Amino acid sequence: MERLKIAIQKSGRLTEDSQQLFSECSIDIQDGKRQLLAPSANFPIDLLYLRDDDIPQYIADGVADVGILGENVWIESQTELRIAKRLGFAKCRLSLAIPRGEKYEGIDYFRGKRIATTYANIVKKYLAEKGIAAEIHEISGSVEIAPNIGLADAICDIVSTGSTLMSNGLKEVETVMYSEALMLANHNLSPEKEAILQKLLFRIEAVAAAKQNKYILLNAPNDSMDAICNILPGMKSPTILPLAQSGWSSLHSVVNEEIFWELIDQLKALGAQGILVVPIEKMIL
Ligand code: PRT
Ligand code: ZN
Repeated sequence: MERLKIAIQKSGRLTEDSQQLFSECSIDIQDGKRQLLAPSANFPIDLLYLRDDDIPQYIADGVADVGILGENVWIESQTELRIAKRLGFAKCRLSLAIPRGEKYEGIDYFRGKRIATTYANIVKKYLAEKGIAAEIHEISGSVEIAPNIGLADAICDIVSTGSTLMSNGLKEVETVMYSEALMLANHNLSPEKEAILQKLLFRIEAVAAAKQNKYILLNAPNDSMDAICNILPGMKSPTILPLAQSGWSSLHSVVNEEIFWELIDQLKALGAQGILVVPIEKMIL
């Protein structure tokens, strides 16, 4: 039986969330950080621990079938892969930044400037589309210090909170792209491997749906039940069970996390009592 090889970052910002994704899907992975290939005993996948920069090529070459990495690293790699799933973690942006004291009036600022970055392909394409000719200096680390040591006039780097730019006397002036962790796949998986990938994606979606929803239980007078059902957008219609106390029932439903606080007030106003809100572990729609 075939197994799906999934490349994840060996040690870095993506590692913990990537591993958590599998554990939330009840997929056990032997702690394989010291070995290259870590098999799962209860799901037909093997994890490959790699540097994130190496992951796109490994998938393109078919050494790995699937991989988890930042969108920025994938786009920079210029490899032909397909997005199996946007994972929503490691969100950040790739931005152009200049010394804080400089006056900035628009993208023309960068004409003829020296820009230090690890993302040379992305920056070149971005500036070319805007019709700006600049000198791109590709450097591999500590990009944010380049203007201070006279190596460049500006930088293009990953920004999350902005504090790295701030502490290096720089200001963000253009966002080149937004990025998040992606699950990427080779275009030509065997039908058997594709089936494993779809099974994995099904589990990931069930976990994501569960995170967005809460299971709600409450007691209310029978006369309020219609009004309560009207404001509760449950999965289908809510479950209503009679209580031992006559004239009262218990209602069970599923509510979206975002609107749940707003609903609680309305529910109380309709006479609901003993409201319980319970996290859901998996949700299959
Ligand atoms: O060793 P390996 O090559 O595998 O890892 P790496 O050092 O290349 O990558 P790593 O682990 O630092 O980041 C992996 C991915 O996380 C990146 O490719 C992004 O997609 C994503 N990510 C999310 C970030 C950040 N947030 C982030 N803040 N990657 C880097 N940073 C750095 C940034 O380079 C800058 O130095 O954090 C600093 C900016 O952060 P703020 O909060 O000060 O703005
Ligand atoms: Zn890297």
